[in-house]
Amino acid sequence: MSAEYQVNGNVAVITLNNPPVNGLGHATRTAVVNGMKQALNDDAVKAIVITGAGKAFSGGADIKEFNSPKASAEPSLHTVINVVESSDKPVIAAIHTVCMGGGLELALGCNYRVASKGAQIALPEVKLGILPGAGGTQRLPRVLGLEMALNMVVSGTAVPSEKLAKTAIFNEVVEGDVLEAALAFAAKVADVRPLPRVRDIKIDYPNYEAYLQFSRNTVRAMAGPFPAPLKCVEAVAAAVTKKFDDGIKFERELFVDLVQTTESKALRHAFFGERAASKLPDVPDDTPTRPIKSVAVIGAGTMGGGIAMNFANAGIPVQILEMKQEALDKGLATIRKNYENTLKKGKLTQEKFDQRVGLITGTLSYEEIAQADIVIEAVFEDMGVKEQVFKKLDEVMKKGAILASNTSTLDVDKIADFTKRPEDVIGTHFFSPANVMKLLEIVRGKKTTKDVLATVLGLSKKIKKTGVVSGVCDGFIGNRMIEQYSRQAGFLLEEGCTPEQVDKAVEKMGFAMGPFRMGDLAGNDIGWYIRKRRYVEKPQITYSKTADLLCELGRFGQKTGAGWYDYKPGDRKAYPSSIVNDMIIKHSADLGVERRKISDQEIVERLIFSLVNEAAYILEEGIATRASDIDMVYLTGYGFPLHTGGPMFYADTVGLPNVVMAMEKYAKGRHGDAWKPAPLLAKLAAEGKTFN
Ligand code: 3H9
Repeated sequence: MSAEYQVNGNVAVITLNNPPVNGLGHATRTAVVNGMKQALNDDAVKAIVITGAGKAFSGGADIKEFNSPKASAEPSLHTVINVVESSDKPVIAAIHTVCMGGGLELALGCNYRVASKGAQIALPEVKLGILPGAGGTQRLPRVLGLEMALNMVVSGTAVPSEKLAKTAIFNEVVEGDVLEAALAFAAKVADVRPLPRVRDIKIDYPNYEAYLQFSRNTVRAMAGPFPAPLKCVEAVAAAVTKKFDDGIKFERELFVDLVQTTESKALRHAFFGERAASKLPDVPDDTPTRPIKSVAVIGAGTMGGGIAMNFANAGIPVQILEMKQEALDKGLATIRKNYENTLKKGKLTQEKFDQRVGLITGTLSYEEIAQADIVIEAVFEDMGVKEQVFKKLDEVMKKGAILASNTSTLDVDKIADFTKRPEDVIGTHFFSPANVMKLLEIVRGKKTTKDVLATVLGLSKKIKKTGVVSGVCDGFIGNRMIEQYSRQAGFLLEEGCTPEQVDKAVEKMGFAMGPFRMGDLAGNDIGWYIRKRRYVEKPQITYSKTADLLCELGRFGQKTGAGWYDYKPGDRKAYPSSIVNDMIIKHSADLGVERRKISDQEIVERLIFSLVNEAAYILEEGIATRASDIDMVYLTGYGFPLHTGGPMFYADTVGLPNVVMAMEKYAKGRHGDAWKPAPLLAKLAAEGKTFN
């Protein structure tokens, strides 16, 4: 059932019922129209209330329907709203919890709106790369005024109902049962005529042209590669420049265009990808979880400190363990300074500052952390060091505690086997800065139990991370792929590129940072350390020596004031380095490689397709559950441009046969062995299929 119809006294109640958030899919729209007809044909009914069952009034149009004919099948949302708006009996929206997108547009088509306090009100379409397409851009300015409405449409941000209580959007904002309040309201207005309609409200904003021009300029500068924000301004502008029906028509045209853009498809993919990532086929939603009321972190370095802040931010007490008082003091002081900076910027209240700082304590004793519900090790990335820590944790931690390792490449099964409770061991790979980056790679060991997995997935939500589960392999999903990307970046230097040229090519595509600026930020010594291990473990893999030569010069990146680029004290800007460029040219000569001019297209293809090919192996081996999980890892942890939807979605957009064709071309060049298509990629390309 997608909407229920009931008559309460002389008021008909239509209750949207399409879990989880009463999305206005075809069946729900049909049921609302049927309910309206029934109410209008029933002489005993004097007023109509529309509300939502469960945990939402409505989350808007059903996004899952967007790519299907159902999305535009009649009754469209327009038709539904027209039926509601042209009713000759008063229609009251009883709004609670969530009223977004098409849900808010439906409510704005009603004659009256009663909302419960705390209901989240939004037109968030822009976040999906579209704009409100069922009258939202025309009706919201009529009830909120031009400026407030434009802000809401362009930002997509939700506003709690009580903050809008003084505007014309709501007739009442109530505490307690909103349906009861709406029924009482219906009784009061049942006989009031003429019926008020939002479309009839005049927008009073004399100097609107200047304001709209200012908005266009601001939004254009902020929108980046996304077309939707500027179209949102144009649609809202139509609310003041055009007659209502013309404005609706104009909005509709813009909506239809936007819905078909790759940017919108990519954002919708990311929306569902984020939600899918928290689900594993063999770990059902009702898997029991372990309560997490306290956390311990081993190591007060940059990573340990950042990890600890996540939990304090979520209100969970954290102990940080260090070996030496000096290191502990330094770590705690850094955390405090981070919070002070946020406080100074006005992004944190004094109360929250005190609360968060107060939740983080330090200790030098393993015994003192023994009662923590989860302990996260963030020590040096070395199996010997991890062995010592996990043996100690096994000795001291209470029964049932989750033992997590923040390793970025090491074998979690091996780490688990250092303990007598491998079922409690899991990998939690945070990304630096750990208090900022959204990604949490959750590494499932062979013996990790489902309740441990479900607990950590839940915890990642609680600390507002995108948790993506990876199986055990060297580098897990993200770093295993990035190794191929880094290898290509190194080869490109040998063949004719400068670090700046490579970085610029991918930054133009939308990457937050190219591979060399990224290396300088993260520290080039980390990759050096990992490569040295690989030279022993996997001598068959070839790497460019340029990164090793760089490290031999002590150029570890920003932290040493020099890396692939030069840096000036107190300035993070990267300046091209003649020392590095000379070093690269000499290395090419030593290799006997004739340097050539390399196009941006080749740079981008070699970097991205090397990621995609490795990802295809990862997917086929079951290290990642689904292609969208890989996209989420790259969108939230590696600065992959959001408007492309992640590497797999990007490859789908390019077309897998085209990806394979480009790979065949590069296979004829140096290190051609790197370009053998993974079996899954070759198969999907041959079948004309996609990853997602
Ligand atoms: C629109 O309205 C266009 C119109 O202007 C014009 C049309 C012509 N549809 O986020 P959660 C699912 S565009 C389908 O984890 P929360 C979601 O996938 C729409 N499904 O929960 C998940 O499913 P599952 C404008 C939807 O409590 C489940 O609900 N509206 C929709 O943290 C729970 O989601 C938006 O952009 C939907 N519209 O947050 C609102 N929404 O369990 C987007 C959610 O299978 N939604 N689902 O994984 C949100 O912002 C949040 O989901 C919401 C709930 C705040 C509603």
